[in-house]
Amino acid sequence: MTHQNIPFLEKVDPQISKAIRGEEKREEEGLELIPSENYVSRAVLEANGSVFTNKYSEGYPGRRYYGGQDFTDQVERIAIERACKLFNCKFANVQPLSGAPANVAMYFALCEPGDTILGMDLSHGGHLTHGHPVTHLAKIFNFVRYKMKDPDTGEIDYDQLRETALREKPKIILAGFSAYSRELDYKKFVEIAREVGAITVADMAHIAGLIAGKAVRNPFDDGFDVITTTTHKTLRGPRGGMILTRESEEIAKKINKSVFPGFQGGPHMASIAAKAVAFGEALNPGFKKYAQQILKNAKAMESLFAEKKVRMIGGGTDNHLILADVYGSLGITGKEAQTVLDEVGMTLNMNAIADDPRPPLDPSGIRFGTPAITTRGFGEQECARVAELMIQTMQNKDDTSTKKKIREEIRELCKKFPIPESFESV
Ligand code: DSN
Repeated sequence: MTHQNIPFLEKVDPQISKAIRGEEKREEEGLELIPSENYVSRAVLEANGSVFTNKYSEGYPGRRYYGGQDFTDQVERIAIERACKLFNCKFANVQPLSGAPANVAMYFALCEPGDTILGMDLSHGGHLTHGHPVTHLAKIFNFVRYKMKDPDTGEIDYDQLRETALREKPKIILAGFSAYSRELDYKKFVEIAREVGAITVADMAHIAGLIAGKAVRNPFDDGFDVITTTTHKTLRGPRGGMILTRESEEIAKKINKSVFPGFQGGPHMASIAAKAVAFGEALNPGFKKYAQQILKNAKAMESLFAEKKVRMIGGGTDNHLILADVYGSLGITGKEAQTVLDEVGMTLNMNAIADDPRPPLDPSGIRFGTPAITTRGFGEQECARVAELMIQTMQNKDDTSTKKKIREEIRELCKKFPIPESFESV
């Protein structure tokens, strides 16, 4: 990757431009294994840094509250049209600022304060915004939870989910996760929701790119009503969010009203322009290959972890991520692992495992994934080697010379697979 051209910034603000150069080097010379991160194309970066950042455009295309909307309307319409094509749905709201705001707007669109929402337990792979007690949301809505039946297989306890749904009568049944590695049985969710009259929502932030690339099932194909997502993970767009509605105009209208004026002010139009560019890239045939390769690469890492007898929550992976119990298997805590792996140029995050005996700030697990290294061009062979290097690093956390050798090997791998600047054009 060549350096981003930032001549004005270099002149006006050396402190910030220096930090940007530092981040460029960090990204270029290290392996990004955080499963929610990726590298965007230069085209996405340019749209995200465009003059649209100057514009206020409250409202929706053709119905704005301020003048001068010819071009904002164009980009928002294009983003909506591409999103609907990509995910096979009728309506898209591309204004949510990120995943958490998308979920907040969705809850307020579909529920009244006090209503019940059934979602995946955080400790079993769910997300904070699915109703963890530390969130403001938990003070407003009544969140109830489902879990895995067995953390070693990852299967959701659909009987418990159904019993809870029958007893609690949720308004929403929420499928989706941020640290869960198995495919969900969307049809079962829909069946249960129909029994109790709930709306089905999938928070597919992590797997949006895999769905767009048809590497995993699209919840809409199994009858889900609504999807919320971020746009910057596997989907490889700018930081942002989006809410999709399969076919109900009534739901889509409620969602639009909830995003604006219910919750947000002016949309970030530069980000919406960048979303449109990313969706265009995802509509290209090459994106399917990338999505499939993410899965193959994750499987290659899974095999190596299985061979080395490192326990994986869910027993392995069907998607882009692996959650490994490194404390149970290697005697290193998640925090120690994160720190030592960072030292040798492999960035990932510590993560609680199901029913973790350790505290959240120093849990038993690490979470890692293959989207960013797949974007870099890694195949199964490189991914298996990365998995091996990860385990070697954790096993030799205090051995300086081993760590030095590993750091060197990572640097060489990075040189061989530079971060690409573009994918196929729209
Ligand atoms: N922070 C995101 C992740 O890493 O999964 C979700 O919010």
